[in-house]
Amino acid sequence: MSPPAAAASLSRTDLEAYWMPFTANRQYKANPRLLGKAQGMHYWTPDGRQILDAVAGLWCVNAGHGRREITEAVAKQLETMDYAPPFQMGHPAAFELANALKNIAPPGLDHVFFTNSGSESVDTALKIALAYHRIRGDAARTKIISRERGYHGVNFGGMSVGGIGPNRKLWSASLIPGVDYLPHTHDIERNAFSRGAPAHGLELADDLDKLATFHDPSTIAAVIVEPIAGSTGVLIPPQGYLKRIREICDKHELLLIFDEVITGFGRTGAPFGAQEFGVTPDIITGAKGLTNGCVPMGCVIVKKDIYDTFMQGPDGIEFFHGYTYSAHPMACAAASAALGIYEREGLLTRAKSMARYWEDAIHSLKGSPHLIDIRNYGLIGALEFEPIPGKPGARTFDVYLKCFEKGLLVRQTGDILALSPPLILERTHVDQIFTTLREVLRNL
Ligand code: PXG
Repeated sequence: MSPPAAAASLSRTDLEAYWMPFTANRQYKANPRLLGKAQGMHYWTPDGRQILDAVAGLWCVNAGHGRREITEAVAKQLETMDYAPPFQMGHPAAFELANALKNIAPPGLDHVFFTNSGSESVDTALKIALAYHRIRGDAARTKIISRERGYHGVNFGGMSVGGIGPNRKLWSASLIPGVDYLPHTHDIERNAFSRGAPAHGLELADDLDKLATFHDPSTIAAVIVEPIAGSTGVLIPPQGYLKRIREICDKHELLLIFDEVITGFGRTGAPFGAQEFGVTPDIITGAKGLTNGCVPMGCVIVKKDIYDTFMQGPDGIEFFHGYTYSAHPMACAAASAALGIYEREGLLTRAKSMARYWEDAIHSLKGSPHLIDIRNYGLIGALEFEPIPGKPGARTFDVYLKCFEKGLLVRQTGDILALSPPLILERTHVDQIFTTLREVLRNL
């Protein structure tokens, strides 16, 4: 396949210096795909081809691209004050944003720490959980339980609790100690083509009880899971699973961390997955949709009890942690503007009203060649394909490229295609997404 015309202005040499993240650099640079412009539900390539964005950039542009309110808020903030040191100093937008987040978080989660990414949010949450027990004099609680196939970013803490092999393999000797893993919940044999939360697999939550007993629950600090595992290819929790996890955490006094970097900010049909699944964790990590993807920013929202525990020591800095860009004024402005849009346009719950149409549309692909599972929840969808023997991921990469040629951006991970459109999408966009996919899949 020849490179798109616009990429011709960038020679192979021009492409070399940029070491691209989570990208097959050599393959990409031999056949680059460039995006040049974005508005609403669409991207445009530099040569003017319109691409429907079925993944909200990377699960983050929840209110659609190019939102003027955010642009204006960011520009105004930069003109007013470009930067403010976050340590021993504050600025109004940071406090306002923390209050706005508290208002959409589940009841009881009412203090917010700011970071610059999901990875930093996760590492911050793990540090909070470990320190919390130490401060309470429960210093033996040092272990963390996470889950196979979990994705919690790429920093050392998040990588250590992550359950995706290639993301850890080269650093296996340097991971943080004391982590153990629940089994993942993917069960195609019993749950293939489930609509919404699958019926089978609740008992997998009981492995937490087994692991707790195995390790001695009094040595475990926290459990971290994604309410819906996203990056690994969309694994929806079995019915009742998250509630059971919460019960077992309560039984053994383990902090429960929901990593809501993907499920936060309306993706499931509620502000957070916590509310959607009716389970209140002790800590929520967020990023992505927090600023509508415009400016890097993450957040860690904790229960009052956790914050208060830190506030009990002698006067002075209570938590030796923070980033130069924590609560960056520009990020706060972007996030407040994004939350304003979400609120005014009802986007934090819009996925619920679109979910049925989305579900029917994605399940209409059943019967396509090589398709072994379809799953969906809120405005999330996934298609899983039978791998080509000896070539994992090759089939879906081909689908990904063909979709891009036909003006549709999807996300490929292994033999799974993930979909997570901006929450502003209309039925016509849903129709276009699945018409394009149907055409591509028919000719596989
Ligand atoms: N936690 C979760 C649950 C995530 O999905 C992170 C943490 C890390 O966030 P940052 O901002 O540090 O990237 C994520 C990120 C994919 C994909 O293909 C998803 C993510 C990252 C890369 C690829 O679905 N999510």
